[in-house]
Amino acid sequence: MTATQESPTAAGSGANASQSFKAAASTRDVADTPPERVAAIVTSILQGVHGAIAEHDVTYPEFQAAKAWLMEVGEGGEWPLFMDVFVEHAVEEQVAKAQTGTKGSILGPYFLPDQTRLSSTCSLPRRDDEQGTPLVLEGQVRDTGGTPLAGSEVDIWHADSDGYYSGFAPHVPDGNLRGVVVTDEEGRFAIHTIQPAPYQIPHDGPTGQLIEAAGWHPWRPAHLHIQVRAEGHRPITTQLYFAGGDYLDSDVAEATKPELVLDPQDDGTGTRRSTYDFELEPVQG
Ligand code: MBD
Ligand code: FE
Repeated sequence: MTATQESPTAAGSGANASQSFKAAASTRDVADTPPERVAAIVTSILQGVHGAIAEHDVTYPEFQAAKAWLMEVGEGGEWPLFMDVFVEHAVEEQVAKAQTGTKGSILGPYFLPDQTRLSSTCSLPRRDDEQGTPLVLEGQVRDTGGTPLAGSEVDIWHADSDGYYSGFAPHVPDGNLRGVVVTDEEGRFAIHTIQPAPYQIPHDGPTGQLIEAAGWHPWRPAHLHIQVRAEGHRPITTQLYFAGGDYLDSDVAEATKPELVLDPQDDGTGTRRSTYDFELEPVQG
């Protein structure tokens, strides 16, 4: 895509991501963490930092550069981006050890609540001239015992064919390629959308600078974000990827899993189709 005045900046998408994160209730329910646990976790984190300083013989200029960089991450609103790219996968993997049902993956910084509700067979909201190969994702939501879950919500959001998300790139209309799809009586859904492109971490901000300074690459493979919710069941937050796609084996966010890779097939009309079923764990009580 050519750069225009409306090209998204790291600071712009960072500010939006910070705002939507602060608005989410999930950030406020750890106030009762006991001091012993806080001390144990923070001590381990600091030991890691101190260990790296000793191991690599870190200098004063490097320490001051790190401080300046951390300040820029905050000022640019990039903490949601940085945390979700480099840390969230470890939390997700840890939590998943106690869970059954469909494999999860990280939420990432670009979820937005309260999107348009759509019927079980639907097209995601898109621009009249939306680019990209047509893609249909169909499937069924069931509990882990195999019972279909009618009226469950398949909340889906993904990047456009240039790798930009609505809500985080000023040139993309609000709600584009986002929706909450409600399953039919058999728990089924069929979502018509377009194939997203791989996603490049914004490179004009501190997170991008770090990636470049370290000689890493800034890409995530193309993906669909999905959160499946049904009453009485643990919601699943996950992502679906595409077989043969670029960066599948080198996701900067380390959030791919073999169970989450789709292999859509052309149905003969230029539309790529894939099936994926979700299984949700009932919650007690
Ligand atoms: C994304 O689209 C994403 O999914 C993650 C995890 C981090 C940054 C951008
Ligand atoms: Fe994403």
